[in-house]
Amino acid sequence: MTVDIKAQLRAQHIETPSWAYGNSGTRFKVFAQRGVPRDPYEKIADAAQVHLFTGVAPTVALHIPWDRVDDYADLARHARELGVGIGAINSNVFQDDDYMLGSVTHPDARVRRKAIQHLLDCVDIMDAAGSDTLKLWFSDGINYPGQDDIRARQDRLAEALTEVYARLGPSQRFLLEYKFFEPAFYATDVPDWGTAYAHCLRLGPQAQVVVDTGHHAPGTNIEFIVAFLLREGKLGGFDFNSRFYADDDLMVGAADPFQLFRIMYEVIRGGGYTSGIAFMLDQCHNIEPKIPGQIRSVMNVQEATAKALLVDRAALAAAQTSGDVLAANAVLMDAYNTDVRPLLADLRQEMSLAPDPMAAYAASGYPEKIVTERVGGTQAGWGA
Ligand code: LRH
Ligand code: MN
Repeated sequence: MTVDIKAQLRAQHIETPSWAYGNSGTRFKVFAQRGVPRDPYEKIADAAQVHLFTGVAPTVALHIPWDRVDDYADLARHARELGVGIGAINSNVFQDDDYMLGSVTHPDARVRRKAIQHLLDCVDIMDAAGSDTLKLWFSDGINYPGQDDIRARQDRLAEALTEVYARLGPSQRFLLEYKFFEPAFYATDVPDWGTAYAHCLRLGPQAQVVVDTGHHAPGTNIEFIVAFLLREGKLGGFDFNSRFYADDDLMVGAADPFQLFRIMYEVIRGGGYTSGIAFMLDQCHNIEPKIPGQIRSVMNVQEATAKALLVDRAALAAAQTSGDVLAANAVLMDAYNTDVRPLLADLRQEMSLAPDPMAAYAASGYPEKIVTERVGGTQAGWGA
């Protein structure tokens, strides 16, 4: 059992987001940190550190235009030399002045055209960088009843998604992300899993849904959504983070490690652990150091996964079949309450890694190196 679990954990693939290494904050303040990257090359160098110390974070998601470069093939070469790869390409149709009333759903066809062209440009970048995944999140929505026609906006959205879908290469896919509010405060055009699922179902197999764990109304049973989408073959990936209130983008597992365990259990139970689902982090380290924040987040996913892999499936099935409610719940809780940190420390040593990635990174000299070297220039952030 342990050998098999270790083999599955060794094969884990968590994708870190380039924007987590840059400065980030809230509308109140962005606190700049020393040593923050100034360009996508430095962001990828930081992401490579996370893989170096965890062994399970081999790709980096990019965000366009935050990660715009002249030569994406060269950026991919740079990543390869550092032992990582380019993962999902994230479009951005939420920061341009033209998108105040929407991007692909905007009443003005000129603005819709501009937004669609950006999405098509992102597919070109996928081709150049060797990425097979486009992640689409639309901030599109309205703030007041009557501001625009909800049905017409869905027609416009469907038209745009159809054009982007047609542009995808045979081995490429796009992941449609939903979010129940913000920045729109009355109606969001892709607010929930059902809307994303319906659009993806209509388009075809290369369109799947991404579940951002911070994008649900309080009290939503996210693992139910995961189980359902997996069953439909429409779960394309996760944007992992955690929250106490809204889209807080805190470290995954920090606010609710039990929820993360329940989600990973449904992934494993549904055969999604090794089926090409993208396990991406989508976080902002507003006040904590960025690279250690990513390392800790990867470790939180590893711990939740290890616990979920420890679930005694046979005992669980027997208790569920016999209607033994308490026994069934106990099987899951036994796994959840298992301290998997020794198992993971052993695994890291078997992978020729330090048992404690946080301590190893802190002692590596890299934190001091980037503070010393990265002087001048413009620190990366949520601006282009
Ligand atoms: C929107 C979102 C989306 C990204 C952005 C960085 O809230 O989750 O996935 O584009 O954060
Ligand atoms: Mn997200």
